[in-house]
Amino acid sequence: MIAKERVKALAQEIGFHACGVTLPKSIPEAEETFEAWRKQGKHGEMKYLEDYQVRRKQFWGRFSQARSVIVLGVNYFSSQTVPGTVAKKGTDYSLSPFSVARNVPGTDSNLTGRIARYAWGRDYHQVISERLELLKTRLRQEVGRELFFESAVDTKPLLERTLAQRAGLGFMGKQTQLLSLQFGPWLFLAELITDLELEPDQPFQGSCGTCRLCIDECPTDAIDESGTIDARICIAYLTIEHKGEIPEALRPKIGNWVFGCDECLNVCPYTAKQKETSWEELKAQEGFGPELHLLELFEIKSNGAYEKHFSESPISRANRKQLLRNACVVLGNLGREEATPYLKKALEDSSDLVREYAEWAIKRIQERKKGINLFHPSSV
Ligand code: B12
Repeated sequence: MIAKERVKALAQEIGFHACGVTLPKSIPEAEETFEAWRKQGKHGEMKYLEDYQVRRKQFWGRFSQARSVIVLGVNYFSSQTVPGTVAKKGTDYSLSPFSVARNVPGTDSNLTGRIARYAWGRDYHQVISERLELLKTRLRQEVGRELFFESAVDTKPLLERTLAQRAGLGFMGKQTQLLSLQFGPWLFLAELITDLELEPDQPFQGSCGTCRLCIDECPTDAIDESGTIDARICIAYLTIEHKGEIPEALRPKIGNWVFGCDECLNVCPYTAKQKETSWEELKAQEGFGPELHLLELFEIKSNGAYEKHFSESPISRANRKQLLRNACVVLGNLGREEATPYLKKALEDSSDLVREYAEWAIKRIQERKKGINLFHPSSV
């Protein structure tokens, strides 16, 4: 036997920032929310979520020996400042280029796109899995017998935020992230399902109250009043998970996000709880950091070269043509003419999608120029 407090102390020694325990059982209210969301098609093209309900049942069914779920949180906040501004709701980017990018004529140094903070460092799936292995070893040593473990980081058919709320790590914010009183929304979640009998923690009770900053500030209005997301119009989904066309009306709203989006996390008052992560692997210098130089991306000519370039980064979740599509959208939104020669070269890219978006971006830059002449005559 091992006491829950000892498990938590070991998790902390290994570097986890939060740890709680809950029971390995289904959570009907959350599952109903999930199914209703999926039936409305709000998961978009994320096929892996379509049979989630069935896979989740099979998942728990395979582990009849499971007695507890140890839920772990990893603070991934890294404080490097992000140049450039964000896609502000209500701004018409076709008319106001300076709200998106600093305009330094004659240099391409700020032809960059923003990366969501979760992807600044090394791929968290790999990094967290390594520490979960350490925790398993320490627990086995401590208990002195073989133990059953099944670990999960993001990819297993589990409702990770609901499990974390049950295990006392925080509460579900209106932007649908688990909010921790210690770390705000900047926690990755992971689980160890085990046959250890541990006393469950009390679920965390909390709410956003009347705050609705995330709902109001989401550039695409993706957050529902009832606290779910319409993934089909969420910038994180569009730039990471979505493989094909981005509806034209949404492209300007993407602003300068080239991979993921943090708008609803950045505006959250709980962001004030942020602390620098103690995990070096998750810091900006271990990966691509807060922004990508967009023109350089066009130098990556093959899928193989792309996969190699991003192999250690969460950015590898998107493929080459998706990321180049996103780069074209951002370049169109930035409206800087220095990008046009690069975009013209991209008109010969091997991917139809990239060629199409390069064409769109070239047109948009031209339109933007007309817009500047019309509305900002002093700025040309
Ligand atoms: C699919 C997915 C996405 C999709 C859909 C997002 C979403 N909100 O569902 C997309 C691609 C858009 C996405 C984006 C992001 N994601 Co994501 N994503 C997931 C994934 C794989 C599944 C989420 C899921 O089940 N969605 C289904 C819908 C129905 O969930 P929901 O609307 O929030 O409703 C749930 C809860 O709110 C709750 N609930 C709602 N109402 C009620 C009512 C009651 C009574 C109860 C009890 C519960 C309850 O139950 C529902 C089911 O869990 C999880 C990993 C996992 N396996 O859990 C990571 C995860 C949620 N993502 C994560 C992260 C970090 C992000 C991003 C911040 C990355 C980025 N910067 O680009 C953004 C944030 C965008 C946002 N505001 O959600 C983290 C969140 C960590 C945290 N602190 O919460 C997770 C947990 C991954 C991880 N292991 O760390 N993601």
